[in-house]
Amino acid sequence: MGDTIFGKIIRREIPADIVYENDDVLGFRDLNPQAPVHVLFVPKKPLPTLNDAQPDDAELLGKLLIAAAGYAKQEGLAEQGYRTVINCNEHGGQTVFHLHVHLLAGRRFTWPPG
Ligand code: DGP
Repeated sequence: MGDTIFGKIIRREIPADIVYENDDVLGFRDLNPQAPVHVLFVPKKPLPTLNDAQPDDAELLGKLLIAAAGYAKQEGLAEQGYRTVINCNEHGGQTVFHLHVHLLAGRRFTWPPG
């Protein structure tokens, strides 16, 4: 497991508000929420960034998105809609180098982003 704050959350070494878990994916609330619902979906296998994903990781990446969408449906957020975001490296605004999908919901988002 990579030694990031998210690795520590996956290993239950530090607390987090965990709202979703399956064999491959953990979902927990973002510490600094940007919307009424802001959940991070992380693979238990630590990939630092999307750049590190290999063809063998295709199934895992799919599972991450399916987890986010499934959670949105379960929470009644899917019909109104939501935004999913993967930040990559400096220009993408990534600050934690354990790949994660942001699920943002509960308000309207603008496009293009800032
Ligand atoms: P990103 O910028 O895409 O790397 O997003 C990292 C997110 O992680 C950011 O929105 C804040 C959140 N975050 C950072 N540290 C912690 C933490 O210790 N716990 C939780 N729950 N979220 C964190």
